[in-house]
Amino acid sequence: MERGEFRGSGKRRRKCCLILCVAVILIIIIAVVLSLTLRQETSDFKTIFLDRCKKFKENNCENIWEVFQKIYVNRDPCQVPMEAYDPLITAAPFKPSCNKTMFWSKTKDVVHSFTEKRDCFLTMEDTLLGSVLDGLTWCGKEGSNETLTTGCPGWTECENNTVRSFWNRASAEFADTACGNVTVMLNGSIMTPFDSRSIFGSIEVKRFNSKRVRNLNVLLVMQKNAVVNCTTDSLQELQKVLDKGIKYNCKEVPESLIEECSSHPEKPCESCW
Ligand code: N1C
Repeated sequence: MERGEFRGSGKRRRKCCLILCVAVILIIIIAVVLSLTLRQETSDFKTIFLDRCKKFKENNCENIWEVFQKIYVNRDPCQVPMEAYDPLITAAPFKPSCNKTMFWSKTKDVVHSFTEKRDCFLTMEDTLLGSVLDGLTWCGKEGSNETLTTGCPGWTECENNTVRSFWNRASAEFADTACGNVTVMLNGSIMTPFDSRSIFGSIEVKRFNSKRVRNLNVLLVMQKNAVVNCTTDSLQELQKVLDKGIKYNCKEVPESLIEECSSHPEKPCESCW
């Protein structure tokens, strides 16, 4: 081999070594950053969970967190059926609430802007579990003990996803605790205010039982662009699936009336609409 050629191949080898070292260092940096962000995601989520939980003073929040995260960590996020949340319901049970329970479907903002200011109704978000998990996304993955808050599968990817199964299970329980007069706010600006695929339509309504629930009062929220009224087919469907012993009634309520009542706490709720 010529001396020049020998020197050339040595240089090439050194260059290869350098590239390899840089690649290894890069991979290590990426792995460290990833594991730190995952740990950060878990700790941020846990902080929100515990802070919200502690507002409900009588509960053992650390224990509830332990029970909760065991349900989905190290598990395929598409394989979490609603029954998986049974231990969580046992750890933080719903208290029965007669004549005050308020359900909703596609009216979340209207309902909560009302219940935030007036305490005549109780929604799921006023219960410990509903309030702690409202608006959050969480899931686990096989082979890891972290809680992920991004990239979790939704309804379009799989039915038994971590978040949907929680709301299904919690809503079933919440509906079981309802008794006496029950109210639901539905949306008059969509063609199917009662949607049999929604959680209200597929789970909650089916759990109402005439032994406990006397009346179902539908408040159909009417905005300027309302497209249906109380006579719509969709609400006829609701009456068909409702347990026969439960009295049904429906009232069209302008959204402005709900807002007015929110800002007049001195007005008794019974005369709001
Ligand atoms: O599918 P929906 O409404 O009919 O569910 C609403 C119904 C309410 O009566 C609640 O008691 O079910 C209960 N509920 C919640 O409290 C809740 N908070 C947040 C159901 N879902 C809840 N979420 C999220 O909103 C959750 O991610 C779920 O999939 C949506 C459902 O909203 P929707 O379609 O308007």
